Amino acid sequence: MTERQIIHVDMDAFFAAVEQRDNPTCLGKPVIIGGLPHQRGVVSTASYEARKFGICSAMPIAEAYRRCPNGIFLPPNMPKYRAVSKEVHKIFQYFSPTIEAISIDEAFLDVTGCEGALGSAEKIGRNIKKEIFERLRLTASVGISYNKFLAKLSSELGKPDGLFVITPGKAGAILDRLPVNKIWGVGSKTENRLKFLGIKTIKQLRELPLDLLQRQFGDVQGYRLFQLSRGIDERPVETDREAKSMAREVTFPRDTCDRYYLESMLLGMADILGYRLRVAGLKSKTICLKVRFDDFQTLTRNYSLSEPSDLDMVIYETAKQMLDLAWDGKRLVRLLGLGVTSFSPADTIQMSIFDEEKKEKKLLARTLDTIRSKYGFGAIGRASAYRLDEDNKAEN
Ligand code: TTP
Ligand code: MG
Repeated sequence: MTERQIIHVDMDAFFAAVEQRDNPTCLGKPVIIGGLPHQRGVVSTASYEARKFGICSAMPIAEAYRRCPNGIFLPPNMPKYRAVSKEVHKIFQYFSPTIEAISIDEAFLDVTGCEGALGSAEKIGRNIKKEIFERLRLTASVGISYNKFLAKLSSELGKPDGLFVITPGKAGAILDRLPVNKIWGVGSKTENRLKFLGIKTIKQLRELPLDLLQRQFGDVQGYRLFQLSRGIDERPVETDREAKSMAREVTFPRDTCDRYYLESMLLGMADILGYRLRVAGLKSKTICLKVRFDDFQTLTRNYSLSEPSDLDMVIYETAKQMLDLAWDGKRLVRLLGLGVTSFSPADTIQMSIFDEEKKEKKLLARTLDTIRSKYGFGAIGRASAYRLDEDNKAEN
C-alpha cells in the first residue's frame, strides 16, 4: 500500500489573529479574547504577544489581567470567526476533496495521490498557507505526515506560521523526546495516571506492554496508547459525507441554570449542524444531547426522529424537549453538547407528511444557506442564537 499523505492545518491564535487583522491598533500587541478584565470567565485564546506573559486558553480572565494589565481584552465575536472559518474551508477545497474539519480552525486534508496534479504534499502545504495569507491575511501552521496523529503533531511543532514534516524515518526520534501529553487525546487525567506508573515520556510509554496498558486504561484506549506511542494511527480522514456523526459542544465560562441562555446555545448548535448536514447532502435520524452538571455528572440522551431531517428547527425543537427531560431547570449546567447521527443521503428520503410547517422550515433553511453560500456562515443567523456569541467563551 502506498504511504498516505495527510496535511493538518491549524490557524494561529485564531480568534485573536482575526481581531488583530481587523483592528490595526491590536497589531503586535497582547490581545486576549474571552471577556473584559473585571468579568468572570476564562480566556478563549490569546495572541502570541500575550502568550509571552504566560497567558493561555482556559486561564481565568482575572489571572490574565494580573499577568498583563496593559493587554487588550476583547469579547469573542463568534459569527465573525465562523465566517472566517468557512472561508478557510473554501480554500481547502481547492486542494483536496477529502477534508475533515475537526474544529473551528483545524482540519485534515488527505492529499494522497494528488502529487501529479498539485505537486508534493509539502508544496500543497505551502500553497495552502500562501492562499490563506493572501486571501484572508491570516497565518496558519501546517503539519504533514503519513497519518493523522503525526500530521497534527507536526503542525503543533511548527507553530506559529510553520510548516513541519514528519517522515517515517524521523517519527521515532521525534516522538522519543516528547512528553506523553503530546499524544492526541492524552489529557491531564491520562497524563496523571501515567505519571503514577512512572511514565512521563512517549519513549517510556512505548516500553509498556500492551496487556498492562489495556488493564490500566481499558481495551480500546490501552490499544490506542500502544499504537500512538509507536507513531501508528490508521484512522482515515473522514469527510462529513462519510462521517458517522457530527457534534458540537460548549463548556460555559460559568456554570448556569439560565434556561433562555441554554436554549439559545442549543439553537446556535442546531443551526451549525443543520447547515453541515445540508452541505454534506445528509439527513439525520438520531439527535444526541449531552449535559454535564457542575458536579461533573454527565448525561447523554439519544432520540430517534420519526423521519430523518436536516432542518435546524427540527434539531433544535427536539433538543429542547430532550433538555427538558434531562434537566430539572435548577441544577447548574457546565457543558452542553448536541449531535446528529444515523445518517442517510438527503435525496433518497421521501417525506411521509409534508405539511405546511415543514415546508416553511425547509424554505427558511434553504434561504439561509443561499445567503451564507454568498456571504459566509456568519452573515445571517437567528436572532436568539446570538446570545451564544455574546456570552460563550469556548466552542469545540
Ligand atoms: P486553538 O487552535 O486550540 O488555539 P488558537 O488557534 O487560538 O492558537 P494556536 O492554534 O496557534 O495554538 O483553538 C482555536 C480557537 O478556538 C481559539 O482561537 C479560540 C477557541 N478556543 C476556545 O474558545 N477555548 C479554548 O479553550 C480553546 C483551546 C480554543
Ligand atoms: Mg489554532
